[in-house]
Amino acid sequence: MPADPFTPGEVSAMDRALDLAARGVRGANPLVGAVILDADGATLATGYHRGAGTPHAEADALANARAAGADVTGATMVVTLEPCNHTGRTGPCSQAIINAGLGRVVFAVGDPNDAAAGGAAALRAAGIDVASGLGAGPAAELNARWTAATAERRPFITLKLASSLDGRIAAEDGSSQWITGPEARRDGQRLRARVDAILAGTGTVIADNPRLTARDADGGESRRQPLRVVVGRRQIPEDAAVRGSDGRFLQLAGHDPAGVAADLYGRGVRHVLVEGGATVAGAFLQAGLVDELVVYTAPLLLGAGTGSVTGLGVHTLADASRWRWDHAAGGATAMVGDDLRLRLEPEPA
Ligand code: AOF
Ligand code: ZN
Repeated sequence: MPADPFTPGEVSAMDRALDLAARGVRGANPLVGAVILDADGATLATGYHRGAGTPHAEADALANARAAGADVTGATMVVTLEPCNHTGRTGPCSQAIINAGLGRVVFAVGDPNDAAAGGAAALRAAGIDVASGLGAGPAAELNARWTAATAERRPFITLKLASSLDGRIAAEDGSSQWITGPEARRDGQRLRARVDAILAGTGTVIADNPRLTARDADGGESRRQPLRVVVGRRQIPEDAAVRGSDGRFLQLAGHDPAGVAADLYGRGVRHVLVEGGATVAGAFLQAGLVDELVVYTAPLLLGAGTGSVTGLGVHTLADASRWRWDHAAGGATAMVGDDLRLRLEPEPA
């Protein structure tokens, strides 16, 4: 029998790295965790990736080791994703690992992002011992939707819904402001701040005249603004708030979600927040393009009025669009003021 390629210390470190990874925020980047072990298998440092634009898990772990004054020469890094080999929003982790003098890297799964892949080969070329496959099942599971979006070369898509207990986004007379409370609405602003584009249909823009901007805790507009995207053919008013004055506005005629996603990917958008209305939500859901569902449920009943999703094409229970709780990123359920926030991801097909 061949010797087990992984030490018991590496096996438990991978479990720990997977737990750490789940602390990150889903979106344009994968969830990644890392643990650095000394020659005896003791933990020197840990790290994880908090979300797009922040240090990668490997860099975070190396920084934590440095801060703790740990000597990582010859140490082993156990990480849930192949270290990247590119300069994106941050520098290449492969080079950081080589520079730090590590002796061995154990990673779970390869990087499906062509632009970043190649870390394993670069590490080997530098004389570092590299092994992969440990924790591959759970690591692949953790980033299943991100991996699919990356492979399809389309943005990761979050759909936000905010409704009454009986799933309505407006009362019978059309009134809708406000169903959820101020804390939930502010939480939604924070969601906007971490995406590349915010998308709504012409119906919502005409009915509600939303700004679709990311705002800070004090209500002021954040410095970095996502692209504001309106889909549909209807003409929106010349003075619609969504147009803004910063040129970060785009109207795409046509509701075909796959076409919209491809168009936005081509413009560099990697994470889209779909905010409604019900027709747009239904179209993206039916196309199977929603990677994350964030639902704010308010403690009130309307009994009539507009449902949060239309046109799903479900006629019988067996055809229901099924979701499972997403325990990463702050938990599957949370009270936000008087409202309940739910996070879900699609059931695997
Ligand atoms: C992460 N976190 O811990 C690792 C990643 O735009 P960047 O520079 O953040 O690069 C993102 C890519 O880097 C990502 O798509 C993936 O291929 C690779 N590795 N990414 O966000 C991490 N290790
Ligand atoms: Zn990296």
